[in-house]
Amino acid sequence: MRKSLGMKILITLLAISFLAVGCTGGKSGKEARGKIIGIDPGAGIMSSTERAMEEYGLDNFDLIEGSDATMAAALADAVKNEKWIVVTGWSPHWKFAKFDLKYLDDPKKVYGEAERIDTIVRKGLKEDLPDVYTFLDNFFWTLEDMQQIQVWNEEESDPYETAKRWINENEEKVNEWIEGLKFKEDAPKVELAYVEWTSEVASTNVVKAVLQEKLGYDVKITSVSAAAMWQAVATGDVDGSVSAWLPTTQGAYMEQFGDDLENLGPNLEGTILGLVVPEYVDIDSIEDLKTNADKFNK
Ligand code: PBE
Repeated sequence: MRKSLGMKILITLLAISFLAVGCTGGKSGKEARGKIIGIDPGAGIMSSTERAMEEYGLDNFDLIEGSDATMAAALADAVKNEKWIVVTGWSPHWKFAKFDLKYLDDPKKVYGEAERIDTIVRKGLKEDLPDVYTFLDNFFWTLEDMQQIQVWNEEESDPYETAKRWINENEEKVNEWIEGLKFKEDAPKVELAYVEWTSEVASTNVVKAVLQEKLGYDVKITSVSAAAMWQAVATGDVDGSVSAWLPTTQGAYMEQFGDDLENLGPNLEGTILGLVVPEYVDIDSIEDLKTNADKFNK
């Protein structure tokens, strides 16, 4: 009698644990996959993120394509509702001024260490447009400069107007870039390529404003994909671009097109790239994503 009660209890316990295991097993099959909110597929940070997903074993995550704007909108929405979210992030970017965010640690250094933005120009620019070449070669500013303009652009909407405002407020810096160069009446056309990332909208408009307002050139700026931007400089379709994020981020493009263009070196140093979450998200490293995929599925 006693024994059989003990047996009953044992059987019940066994049944419960089988059920529990069964449930977990059943759930793991359908467990929600995590989402990493990405941007345009040609961006270097998208290939870095694919590498990161491999290196950190994030096979339970999907990288969602979009744009700088859709990524920022998803981030704003998540922050409003205190939802967990992880996005492809980079500095400078206005989102760091607007939200409390943090980069997840990247112990494997997949996103590179000392990153920078270089200015690239077409071969022959030095001979054809020496003043433009000199100014582009001198153009160099800081992460704070660029982010300030991004914040203004987020508040207002005309990036050329905000570029002019920045130039007026930073005369000394601008005068160093154009030292010894004169305003030309009837200066020729200059064409620059960039990608529709808020960082590049800021820098490209500043360069355009200096060339037009201070040196008299007629500047056309064209937004294209990252691959098309590199190709346009390499083929000479455009005169240059101030948007080459290196050495890791757009390293593959530099390898592909580098021999056919001239790299004038950095215009900004100390960029940061990686996976970014709001401060309230309770993990600190890319390594922590794998076991929390279900929380990143909105
Ligand atoms: N970004 C912004 C670019 C460079 C500038 C980080 C999105 C990228 O190639 O990933």
